[in-house]
Amino acid sequence: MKEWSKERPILVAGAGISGTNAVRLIFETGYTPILYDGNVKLDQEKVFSKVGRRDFELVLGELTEDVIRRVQFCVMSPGIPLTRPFVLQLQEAGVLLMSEIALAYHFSKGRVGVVTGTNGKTTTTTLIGHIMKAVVPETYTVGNIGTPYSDTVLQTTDNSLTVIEASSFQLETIDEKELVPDLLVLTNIREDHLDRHGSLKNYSDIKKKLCTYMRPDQTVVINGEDEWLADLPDRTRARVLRFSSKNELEEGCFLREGEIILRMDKEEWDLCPTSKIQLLGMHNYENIMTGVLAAYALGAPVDVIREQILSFTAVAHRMEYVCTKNGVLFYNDSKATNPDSVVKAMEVVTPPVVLIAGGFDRHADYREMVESFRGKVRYIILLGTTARDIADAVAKYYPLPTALVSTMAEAVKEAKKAAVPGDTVLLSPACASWDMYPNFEIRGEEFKKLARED
Ligand code: UMA
Ligand code: ADP
Repeated sequence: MKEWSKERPILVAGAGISGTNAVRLIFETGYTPILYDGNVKLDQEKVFSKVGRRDFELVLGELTEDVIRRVQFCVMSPGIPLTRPFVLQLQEAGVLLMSEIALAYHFSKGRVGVVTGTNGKTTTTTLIGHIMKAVVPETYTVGNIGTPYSDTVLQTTDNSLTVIEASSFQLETIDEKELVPDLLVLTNIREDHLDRHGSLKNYSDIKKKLCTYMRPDQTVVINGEDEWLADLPDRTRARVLRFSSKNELEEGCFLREGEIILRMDKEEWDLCPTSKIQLLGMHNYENIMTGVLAAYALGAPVDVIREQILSFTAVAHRMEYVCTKNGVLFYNDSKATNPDSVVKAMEVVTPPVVLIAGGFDRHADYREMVESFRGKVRYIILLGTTARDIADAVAKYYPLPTALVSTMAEAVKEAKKAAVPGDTVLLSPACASWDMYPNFEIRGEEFKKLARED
């Protein structure tokens, strides 16, 4: 991309946390921002207070030709689909689109790792941060995990390490020539976000694109069992390290008789038995193995890696224990925003389960998820836009007593009525929260509050 100009403004699209932090970064680095948001009802005072100043143009609703003509490029918030009319207008006028991640990266110092994939990104990003903080005190975890990269990038130094959790939305507009990470982690590829990306092939290409210009001294960590990731070595010159929960590997990280084994550079270490890991489920052992390889590639000593994986605990809203009420266990898995993560929840939950599910519609296929309910779920309570579709899939593939409700309060009330001592009430929605909540954290918090009430 050509030189950035201090004369022409930079447009930022979306006034959520990505956009408001991008605007601050643009100011702090001596450029001029214009902030645009499609929502005419947006509370402008809140936006000014999030940015911390008000001396900039804030455009709501329609984006005018005049603004399009003046700006040098447009920083996109991840939640904005590229099919929006204003995006097409910008493209027609030759205005380049830039991911907020790429904006921040332009100013970054030190090493950078990117964690992407369908499931396990936040757990893995947090784990890599947990291990690496013991080695590199200036380690930051940013991105889709919740803290925009733009918020912390100016704190980075030549000694720091930034681990970025990147969603497909954030990667879509990145020019892979301009963001070449030292480490790329691909946890797995499953069906998700097809409403935005069209096909699984397109979605998986977006997830993989950052490996294209990586060099032999850089590392890509992948799930060695994932067929969608099998072509990685053909796409990159970087060293590719694999983990497997199914097979012993010549090199990489794998399980052998319940032990996590690291075999690298002609040496082998027995790290620990999975029974000592504080996370539950095979998918979490995969996340641990991912973190082990990533930390090894970043130069962490094996003893430190062992110590840190043993002290790592679950991240909030991922199979998070909430409370026990009248002998009924309550678990919050609000971050299970696609059917595959509910399948994973079924592998670790203690049955019988009263399940609360449903939410924003991404036209997912629920068959495999419903089949995983067999012998586990005894009652399902559905809410949100997808309630009826999930109920239909339940009726077709594994008929269960089902209730349709309209609010989380009704769902938890119904769950408490139906559950008996020994049951687990689990919120694992299979869907994003956006039909009813601003985000999955607020959904999870409401569930936890209601669960704890008498
Ligand atoms: N907006 C428009 N036009 C549109 C759509 C949105 O103007 O067509 C405006 C809205 O009015 C709103 C703003 O854009 O004011 C919101 O921007 P955003 O949706 O990009 O949200 P942010 O607050 O910037 O949060 C984003 C990520 N959100 C999404 O990708 C939807 C957060 O991921 C992320 O933590 C944050 O940036 C920091 O990087 C959340 C998420 O749900 C957790 N991610 C998805 C997932 O994990 O599955 C991808
Ligand atoms: P992400 O950030 O990619 O959404 P999280 O670490 O937040 O992933 O986990 C979200 C949900 O996905 C968890 O509640 C769990 O059910 C499921 N999950 C976590 N790790 C994996 C994995 N490695 N494979 C499949 N599912 C997983």
